[in-house]
Amino acid sequence: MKTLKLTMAQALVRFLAVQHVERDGVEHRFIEGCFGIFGHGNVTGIGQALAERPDLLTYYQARNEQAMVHTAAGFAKMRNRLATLACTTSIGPGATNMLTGAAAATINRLPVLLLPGDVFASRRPDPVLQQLETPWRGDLSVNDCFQPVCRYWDRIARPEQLIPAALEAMRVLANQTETGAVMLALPQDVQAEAFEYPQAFFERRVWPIGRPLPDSTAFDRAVAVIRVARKPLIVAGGGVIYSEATAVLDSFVRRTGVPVGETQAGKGSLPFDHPQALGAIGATGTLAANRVAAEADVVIGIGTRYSDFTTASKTAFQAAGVRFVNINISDFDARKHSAIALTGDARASIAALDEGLADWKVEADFRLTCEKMRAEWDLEVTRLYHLGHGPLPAQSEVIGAVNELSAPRDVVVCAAGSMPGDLHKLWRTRDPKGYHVEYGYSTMGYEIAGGLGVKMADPTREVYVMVGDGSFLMMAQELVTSVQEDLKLTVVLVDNQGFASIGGLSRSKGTAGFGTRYRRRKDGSLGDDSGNHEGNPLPVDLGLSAQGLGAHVIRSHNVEELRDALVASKSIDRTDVVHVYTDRYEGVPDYESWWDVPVAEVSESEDVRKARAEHERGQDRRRWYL
Ligand SMILES: Cc1ncc(C[n+]2csc(CCOP(=O)(O)OP(=O)(O)O)c2C)c(N)n1
Ligand SMILES: [Mg+2]
Repeated sequence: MKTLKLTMAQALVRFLAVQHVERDGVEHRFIEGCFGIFGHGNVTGIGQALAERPDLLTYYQARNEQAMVHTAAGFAKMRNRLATLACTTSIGPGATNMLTGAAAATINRLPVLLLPGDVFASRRPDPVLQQLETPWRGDLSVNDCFQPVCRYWDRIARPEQLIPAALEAMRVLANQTETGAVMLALPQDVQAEAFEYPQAFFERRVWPIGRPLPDSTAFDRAVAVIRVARKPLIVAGGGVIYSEATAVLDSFVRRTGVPVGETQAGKGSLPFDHPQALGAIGATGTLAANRVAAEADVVIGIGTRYSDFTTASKTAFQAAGVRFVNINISDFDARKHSAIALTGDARASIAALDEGLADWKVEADFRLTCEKMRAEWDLEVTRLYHLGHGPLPAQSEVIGAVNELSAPRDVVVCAAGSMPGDLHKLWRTRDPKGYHVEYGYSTMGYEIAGGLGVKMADPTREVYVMVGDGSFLMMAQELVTSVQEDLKLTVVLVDNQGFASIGGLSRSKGTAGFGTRYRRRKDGSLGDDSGNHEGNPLPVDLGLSAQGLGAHVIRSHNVEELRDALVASKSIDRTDVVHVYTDRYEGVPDYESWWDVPVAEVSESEDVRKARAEHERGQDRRRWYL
């Protein structure tokens, strides 16, 4: 057997460089590079291996370990999970900084490979700098806290153990059902230990990604149920986009007239002006989608995991006896809501349904009603895009300006705050990859880091990162990375002086926006949330801080200036930040939807008691879907 004597770290780098996936006859290199922040736990192991062979795996420097995992996840999402990036860290805080990123990736079902250093496998120098000591257990380190948020986890205690572990890691990363964060924890002594690795371990390897079809009995049942449906509705989730099923969905619904509501991850399944596109569904849904959902007799979920936002906390579908047919690559999701489970690939399964239902379409009346509601919704979007609100603009006008001044293939990126809901309702998506909102974990701080991953994954598109002041303050530092890598982002910093989304939620539940507004303690209680300020009520200037991080900054105080700024930004070739103040109290309405957020059962406050009564009325509308 031919062997190659390498350190474990060198072997891992060589292995990762030759992994590929293949779908529809097209091969994709799977690990396109490696982000890293070095410390004593990886600089002389993985760091040495990357430095020795830069031709194998491009190294990228980041500012924060959590951010680099978000960048890898944004990259993987943009590439429909057919490629990702690895992330290497030191032991201790460098490693645990990745925890939020790992959870976000796993919850969103996005592959990321995490390679933290770990304490000595030999244990001789214990306790090393940053080691967690556990008196009752010798084999624990801080990396063990990743186990619940990883889909595969291993610690490489001997160099030869890398062989099975690396293969398992790749199997899970490339598997459309199991994918998520994968961790190989690398004890710092083992990284530098040599072994005679078999040459075959380093040969080019291709992991096929198939398009499995659902079981035929379930399929026949589904066809029979859909055939007799009078008001069917498709709920399109992220799986439609990852499976590249948008074209087949388009032709299926054009022919049959089945209307489509989209989840956050599924937004872009149809272009906004498609006759069957009802837009967003659920707690942040459109009036059109939510009204159709309320009466739907058969719900066809495609590639959705039915989060509470999608089901409006199980109040969205109200028809007695509503049935579910779920197409999903994951049996776990396919079976939700007692559905007829079509466990399989979205694209292949929609094509099969199209054939199985070749002589069927919805009744003409239903089709017309849906198309009319769609057109009415479009007018509502136009109204909200051009409200003429003042003196500070409404957030919906900012979204309108960015939408109207961006090109169809450009990508909007967001994750937390009040913008994901407003974008879900209002963003006019024109391309299947044009809408990128991380709303599985809704991680404040994802926006700029994730946007960087999107830009890395497709540098031919402009990336518009929509970030609130709160998210910006959590993680703005990857602006530096975008400048360093010459990857231009257009960051729209929507400054409403605090946590407006949670402030609104708090006010609607009788608690007056407690703790959600920026305010100096000496100027009043932190519980007080009233009155707009243009500018930050604290002696703080976020635009200036962005400038300090290397971005070009343009300030705007109203919609006209914002539009000028967005036009000016197009001719700037480095990352720029368009800083705009908005009215924190001017929100987009809810369209007959509900979200289950518990309210205190007893309180001294009249407002809380009222909110509780209203909450209980909402709870009455919950269904079990058995
Ligand atoms: C890391 C993290 N911490 C807390 C939350 C809960 N949370 C959701 S939105 C929000 C406020 C976001 O503020 P900002 O970015 O300014 O957006 P706005 O709500 O003002 O639109 C908070 C604290 C979260 N989603 N993520
Ligand atoms: Mg804010």
